[in-house]
Amino acid sequence: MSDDRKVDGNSKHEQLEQFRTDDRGKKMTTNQGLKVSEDEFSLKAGVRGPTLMEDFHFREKMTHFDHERIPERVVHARGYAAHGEFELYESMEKYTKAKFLQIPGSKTPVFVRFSTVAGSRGSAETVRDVRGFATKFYTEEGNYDLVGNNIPVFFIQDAIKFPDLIHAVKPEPHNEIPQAATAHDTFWDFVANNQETAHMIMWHLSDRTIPRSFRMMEGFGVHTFRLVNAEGKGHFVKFHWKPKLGIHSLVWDEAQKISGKDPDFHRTDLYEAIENGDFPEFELGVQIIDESDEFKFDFDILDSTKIWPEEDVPVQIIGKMTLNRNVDNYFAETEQVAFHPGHVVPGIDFTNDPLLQGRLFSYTDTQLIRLGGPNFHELPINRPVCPFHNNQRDGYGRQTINKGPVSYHNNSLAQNTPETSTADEGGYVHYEEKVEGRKVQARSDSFRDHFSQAVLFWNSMSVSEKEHIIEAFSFELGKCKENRIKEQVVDMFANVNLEMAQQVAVNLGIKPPEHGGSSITKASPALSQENTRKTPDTRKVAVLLTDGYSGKEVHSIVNDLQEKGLQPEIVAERLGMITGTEEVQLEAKHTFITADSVLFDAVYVVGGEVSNLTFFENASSFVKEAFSHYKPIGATHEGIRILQENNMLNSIGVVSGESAEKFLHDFVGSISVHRHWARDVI
Ligand code: HDE
Repeated sequence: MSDDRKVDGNSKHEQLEQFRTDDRGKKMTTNQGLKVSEDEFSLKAGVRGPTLMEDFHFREKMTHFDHERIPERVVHARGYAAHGEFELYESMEKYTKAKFLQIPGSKTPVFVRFSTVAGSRGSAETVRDVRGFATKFYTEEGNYDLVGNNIPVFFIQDAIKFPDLIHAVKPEPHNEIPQAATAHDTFWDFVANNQETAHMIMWHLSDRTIPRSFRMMEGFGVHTFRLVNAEGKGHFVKFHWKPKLGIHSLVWDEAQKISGKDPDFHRTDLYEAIENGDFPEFELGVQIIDESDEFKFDFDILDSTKIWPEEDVPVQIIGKMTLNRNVDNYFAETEQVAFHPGHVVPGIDFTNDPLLQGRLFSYTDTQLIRLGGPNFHELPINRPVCPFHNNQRDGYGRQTINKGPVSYHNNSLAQNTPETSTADEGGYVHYEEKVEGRKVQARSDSFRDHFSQAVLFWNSMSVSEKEHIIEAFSFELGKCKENRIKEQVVDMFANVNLEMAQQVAVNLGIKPPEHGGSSITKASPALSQENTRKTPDTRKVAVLLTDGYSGKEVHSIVNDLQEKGLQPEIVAERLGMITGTEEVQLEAKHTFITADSVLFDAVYVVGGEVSNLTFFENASSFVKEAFSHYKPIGATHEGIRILQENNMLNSIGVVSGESAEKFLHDFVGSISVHRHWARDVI
């Protein structure tokens, strides 16, 4: 491997260094490098006179400011990203010749951008929406982009419908309402009249679309891609990211409240986790189907509205991605990054999935308008870590200075360079798939079943997950104005489950459907979040206390929580040091004015001076809300009385105790469960 094709985790970082700048401690200059003597007052004819055109520094500063904004992404405008590395566990040589998937232990730098889909760039982050999960691998053979979502299927089967879907979901054009929400007429009108959406809608109304954290959601490549090995043999593949922290979600009421209390909830969570050294980890999994098995399934494997149930086609874990570095500059990195499902490396190829095929056109096209021309690959965040040479020239913002007169192929003046490479030399050679057929604009018959996997999804849900879906249907359709739309949607989903549709109809006050249901009883346990990994790692615990709390004991519980990898944070009536008995002091980072129970995973109620009635009132309402969101709750000392007065003691997931050791053990156990759905909250 040549020196400029290094793949260790730092090479991308080094590459970027030449573009990174730290302005601290430097002299101010214009963009031409001229030192600036005055930056507060523009050049005027007399102190009270008019500003002069000749003030070039003023003009340059203002012009640059006037042009600071670029068009936001037409979808996935609201996003947040981080750098990291991907480490391969197991060689994939048998299936692919992609170099970054050959040597176990090899590391490839990555950049990952998470996003919502519908909202504009300034919208809240905890809205009900699909999340984008886009990964750029900076490999020695060029950039490979796995541009996925946190849901394994999509709304539509053919890319030609994407503009319709997005027009329907975005704010309605006559009044630009509502922002970042699917709960409106045009979206549900689209659903009812495009029934291929059925499966995706079941996911959309499940807890998957209100993730607790970017760190706690799965990622999926969605499409069926193709892996090709050195012998040219192909295999169908689906890609999965599995979060080490498990898959966890918010409660809908909580998600809505967070949208107001902290619209930056998810980015703050990711940023802080990385700053604290709690590096998010995701394992990469692949499902592989032999080409000879293409037609062995009761669905078409090229249909993006279908999953390959994990129980039928197991997910093989092949590596791990660790996000370990925040960006230095949001705009230069997160905003300017340009992903494209067509950025592939030798050994990774496409299939005829009509949704994927359309994406291969759209992504470059969208970068051209968003990033203002064809040279966006030269932006530091988009540059491959390997050298790139071709005969492309000029265009807005060109940075490369190509030497010499030759910019065409074939040529003799430059000995016919840059020259092409054979497959053996690492040249990308498209998979020679045999294709034949008539030119048609039609849906394949094998793409016509829209409901079987929607039923599979429903069958796989736990009791509480099913309740959440019914509530989500009732919320979303309840916000629609047209009864016609509600009726059509309810009739459509009677095909998935009649009782579910009837319950939704009752909640909406419309006539319940009489016919429907499905005979499919198959379930896929992997689809339920209740079967996910449970761990207390990095969970945020609000510790409610006031002066006079039991000093040493509480101090040691808080320390122990920290040592176990949780994040206890003191909430009190004032910021600063709060004094307990035995002269112990703990620092309050939040007050009841700045913090809210929805911003924490669990609450530990401590108490303090019993005569402090205001504290007792504040703590009561804080813990009552956490209780109603099924959160783990713990109490010691006077805190127990607060729970007692609010009738919470002895409820599921509520832990109280006199012995610190037992309390800690039980409380951490309760936190690792995430939510106690079986709790009676009424
Ligand atoms: Fe995208 N999508 N998409 N999409 N998509 C974009 O490209 C598009 C689809 C996804 O963090 C756009 O650079 C079409 C599926 C992510 O920068 C645009 C179709 C999946 C991101 C575009 C789809 C995705 C985008 C807008 C139907 C999951 C954000 C800005 C065929 C597998 C990437 C941009 C980032 C962004 C087009 C469907 C994921 C317009 C035409 C399916 C994660 O090009």
